Amino acid sequence: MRLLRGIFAKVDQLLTGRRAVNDELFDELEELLIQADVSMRTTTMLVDDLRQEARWDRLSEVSQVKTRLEARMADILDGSHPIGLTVSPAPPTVYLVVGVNGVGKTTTIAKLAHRLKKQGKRVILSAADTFRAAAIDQLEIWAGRVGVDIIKHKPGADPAAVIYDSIQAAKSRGADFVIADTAGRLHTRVNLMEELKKIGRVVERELGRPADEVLLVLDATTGQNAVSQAREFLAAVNVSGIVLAKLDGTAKGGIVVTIKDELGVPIKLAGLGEGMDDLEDFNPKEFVEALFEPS
Ligand SMILES: Nc1nc2c(ncn2[C@@H]2O[C@H](COP(=O)(O)OP(=O)(O)O)[C@@H](O)[C@H]2O)c(=O)[nH]1
Ligand SMILES: [Mg+2]
Repeated sequence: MRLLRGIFAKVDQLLTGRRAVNDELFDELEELLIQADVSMRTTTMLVDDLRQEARWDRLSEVSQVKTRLEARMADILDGSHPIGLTVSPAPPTVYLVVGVNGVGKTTTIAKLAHRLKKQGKRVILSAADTFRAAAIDQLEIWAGRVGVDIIKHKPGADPAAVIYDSIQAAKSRGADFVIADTAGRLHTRVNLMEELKKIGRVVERELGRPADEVLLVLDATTGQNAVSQAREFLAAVNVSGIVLAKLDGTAKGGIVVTIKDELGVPIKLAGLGEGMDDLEDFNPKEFVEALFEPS
């Protein structure tokens, strides 16, 4: 995984030389983790555990502390969730993509469609962000670039009706996947959440099961803000996984640990740039390894 290690390079430095394992070291570690976007709560838990382990196991080398920190972080991230997205044995597989404006929803959808198309799958994009005309246009441009179909209605149309048509089209055209863009206006939050619930009901009625994934896209560069945003969505929608977009734009990889520890929802995909190929399945083990890779 291509990562800006940023602050974690400093953690690495701190835990690589010949320093003594003492209170001062743990204080510095605590400070660095917070700078790296690990939340206060998660940092305190991590460092308190490490302090205790260091005392009980009489750790004398900082490298031993580093190994324990890596293992702890890997533990938090690994909830033994399977890597990758759920694919239904009964097509079409339906993914709903939610999140506030600007986080990277539409780009993520384009990347995902591109990846599936390369695997030989038939994909239909569903322009269910009908709130802004520009959102429909943007998705259409991406559909053209990627070379997949799109189902759209006029701006202002009922998003649930767009989803309904998309699923019907997928069934009649034998498409494997429907990926739906949804509106992300937080200021009319109640309406948005009602809209998402209605979409959920239509999917369930037409498929005989809920959407195969409800993916919440978060912008990794917004730090703790992303966590508060996520809480609002989680309170209203059954989110199955998180897409962490713009992970290339932050040197504070700690947000990844915080999201998992504070929200308990698995991160399934990582956005690593603006191009079509800049999407990776999130692999917790590889992520932690990349964060602590010797430079
Ligand atoms: N660097 C970077 N930029 C991204 C990534 N994903 C999206 N963007 C950019 O973020 C901006 C908003 O993306 P968009 O998909 O329109 O967000 P939406 O409003 O949630 O649909 C665009 O300029 C994208 O190019 C990513 O993984 N890395
Ligand atoms: Mg969009």
